[in-house]
Amino acid sequence: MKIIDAKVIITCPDRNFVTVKITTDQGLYGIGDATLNGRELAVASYLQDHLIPCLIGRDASRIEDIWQFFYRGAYWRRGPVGMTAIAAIDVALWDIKAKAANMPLYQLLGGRSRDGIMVYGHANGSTIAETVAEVGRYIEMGYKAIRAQTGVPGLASTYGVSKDKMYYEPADNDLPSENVWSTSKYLNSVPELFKVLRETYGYDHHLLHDTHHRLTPIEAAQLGKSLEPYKLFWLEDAVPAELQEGFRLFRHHTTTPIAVGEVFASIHDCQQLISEQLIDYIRTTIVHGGGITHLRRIAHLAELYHVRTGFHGATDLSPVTMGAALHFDTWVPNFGIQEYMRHTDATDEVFPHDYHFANGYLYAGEKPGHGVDIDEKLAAKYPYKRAYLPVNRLEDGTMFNW
Ligand code: CS2
Ligand code: MG
Repeated sequence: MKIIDAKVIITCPDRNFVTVKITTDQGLYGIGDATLNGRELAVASYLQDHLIPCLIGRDASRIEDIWQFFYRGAYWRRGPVGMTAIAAIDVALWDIKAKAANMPLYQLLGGRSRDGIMVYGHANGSTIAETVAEVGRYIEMGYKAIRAQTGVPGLASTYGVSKDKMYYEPADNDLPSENVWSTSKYLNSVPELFKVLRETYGYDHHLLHDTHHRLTPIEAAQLGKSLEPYKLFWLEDAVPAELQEGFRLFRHHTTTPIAVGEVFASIHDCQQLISEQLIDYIRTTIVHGGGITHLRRIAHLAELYHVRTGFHGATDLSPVTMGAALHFDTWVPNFGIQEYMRHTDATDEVFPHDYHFANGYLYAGEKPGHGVDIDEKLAAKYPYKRAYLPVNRLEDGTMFNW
């Protein structure tokens, strides 16, 4: 089965998405997500100018060999741009292989390990009272797991608190907007949020929180300890993870479960975190972690060390990633949870899909492949619109992590 065409489709229905579409000489095609929020055109060029010329004429069934060719053949390896480009091709080839076998992708991976995929939604508010009410709304919608993020008194903005209640799009400007951050103000306010949430709703629902890379290990230890009475499902991205051994200090001081990895691009970013059991959930997902072929390696390593998957699933990952992730989640033995930030109606129209939400779970469809398509005509109606993620400064102006 020969690859005769491969193209990059850039579209912006409410936000930018980059998609790869690979077509074979047998008339089958597959698509993969290549979206890297704030750096979309870098991945589009990596694909268009460097990978696609080497793809035409290859055998589409040789997924592993193509992955190895693009990974080892690049010489410069492991960065988020290159791994996102490789991931998009990988997912498109798995989509083709499943279509050729006339089976849903999860069957090709090893069959069902579960029916529904437990997801978590994002409740947020500018005050604790508003956030508590939002969590109640998600409970009414049937969610078993809810991430809660609230405004920090004294700060004009903070991560995860959006103007729109249902959708959260952090890439908010043609050039990076500047936010101001205070760790002490944040640490003083978060425990109160979860105290009120548990007093209001009890312990029947999983609660999660994302610190978004803003603490040192000892500050994360302090926060983890202060949250222990409220039994979080996980505390996410508490510490930037370039220094994997830095998690030893954090891990040593608290039993609050730890999740990290949405910004990782390969197994090498998390190998120590997993093998030293410094984390409980690995968040690295298919679109930024080298595709299904590489994520299987990460999931198998994690399984050896009691670490479960907790795929990133924000709005800036397209429905193609959600579709592929749900098939992976349906198979993977050490599944933990799947993030589910809803896409807008305009996005869902550009990317028709057969997965659906019911009572706190997402369900992958039964169509051959990953079950997501792209309406190219509609996609063409939404031209690329440059948008950057914000940056963060401390109150004294020091550049910090967003
Ligand atoms: C966040 C993301 O969903 C999450 O856990 O960390 O919203 C993240 O900020 C965006 O994906 C960045 O583009
Ligand atoms: Mg996050």
